[in-house]
Amino acid sequence: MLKNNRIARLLGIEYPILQGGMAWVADADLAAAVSNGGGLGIIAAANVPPDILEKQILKAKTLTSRPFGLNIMLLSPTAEDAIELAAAHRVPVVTTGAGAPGKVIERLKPLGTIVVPVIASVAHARRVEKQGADAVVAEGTESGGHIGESTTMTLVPQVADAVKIPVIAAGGIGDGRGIAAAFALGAEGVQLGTRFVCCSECNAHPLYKQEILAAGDRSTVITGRRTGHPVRCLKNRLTQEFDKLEDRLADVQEFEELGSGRLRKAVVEGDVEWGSVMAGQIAGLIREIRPAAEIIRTMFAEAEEVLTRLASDFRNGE
Ligand code: TUI
Repeated sequence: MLKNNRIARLLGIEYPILQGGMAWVADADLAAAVSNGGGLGIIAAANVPPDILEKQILKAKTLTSRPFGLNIMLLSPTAEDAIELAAAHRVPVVTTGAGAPGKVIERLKPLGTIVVPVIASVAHARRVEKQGADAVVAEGTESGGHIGESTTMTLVPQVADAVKIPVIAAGGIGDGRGIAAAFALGAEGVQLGTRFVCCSECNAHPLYKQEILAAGDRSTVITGRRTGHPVRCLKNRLTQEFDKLEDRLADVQEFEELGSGRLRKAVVEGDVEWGSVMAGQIAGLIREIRPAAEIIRTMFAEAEEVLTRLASDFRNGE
C-alpha cells in the first residue's frame, strides 16, 4: 500500500525506505543487502580513500542489479573525490550530509543522478529545493551521529509544508509503527540507520551491534556540542571523558583530539568502551539481528496493519 509512491518511483525501488549512509558501517555488503531487499542501500563515502571507495562501488554492482546510493559527507576532505566517483560510475542516487550540497547538485544532476540532501531545518530544505534537489531527507535529532536541533516529530511536517519535492523522514524510526507515524507527518519515505546496523549482512563489529541490542531508551548522549558538530552516541567511558571536557569548558581542539579516530575504533575494532558507538535514540527498541530483506518486509507489513487499524478506529470513533 505504501509501495509505488513518489519516492519508490523516483528511486526505482519497491519499498520507500533508505538505509542511512553511516561512516565505517555502510559498505557494499550492507548497501547491496538493503537494495536486494527492496529498499535503497547506501554506501558511505565518509573519509574512505578514493581507491577503496571505487572498489566498494564496483563490488555493490556485482552484488545487486538494483539501484543503490552513495552518501557524501560534505565535511570530509575526500568529498570532491567521492563526487567524481559517483559521476564516473553513474551511481544512480547520491545523498549528502553535514553541509551545503550545491556543488554535488551542480555536478551530478546534469548526468541524471538523483540527488537527495539530508537536511535538519526548514530553511535548508527550501534552499536545496531551489538548487534542484530531487527529494530531501528530513533528519531529526533522534538520529545517531552528527545531528541538528529539531525532533523528527516537529521537523517532518514543517519541511513537508515548506517544499514540493518529496520528504523522507529520518531519526527515531525503528519499526512499522515509526514508518506509519512518519507517513502521518507528511513523509513519503523513511531512512533508517541504527536498525540496519543490527542486520545480518552488516559488517560492523559484533560488539558494536551488541551495544545497540543492549541499549535502553536513555542510553544515548550528545557529545561535542561545543565544537559545533554535535554527535549522538551510546554512553560509555569515552562519553564520560567528553562530559569532563564539557564541564571544564575545554576548547574545541581538545574535543577534536579526544574524538579523532573514535568511530573506527568502535565499528572496526569493537572497542565499545573507548570508541564512539554512534546510534540513534531508537536503539532501545532494537532487540534482534535479522536479514535486511526480512526487516524491510516485516516493517512495511506492520506499518500497513497499524494504518489500517487506525483508519478503522478513527472511523468507528474509538
Ligand atoms: O551527516 C550526518 N550524520 C553523520 S556524519 C558523521 S561523520 C562525523 N564524525 C564526527 C564528527 C562529525 C561527523 C556521523 N553522522 N547526518 C546528516 C546531517 N546533516 N545531519 C545534520 C546535517 C546538516 C547540518 C548542517 C546538514 C546541513 C547543515 O548545514 C548546511 C547549511 O548550509 O546550513
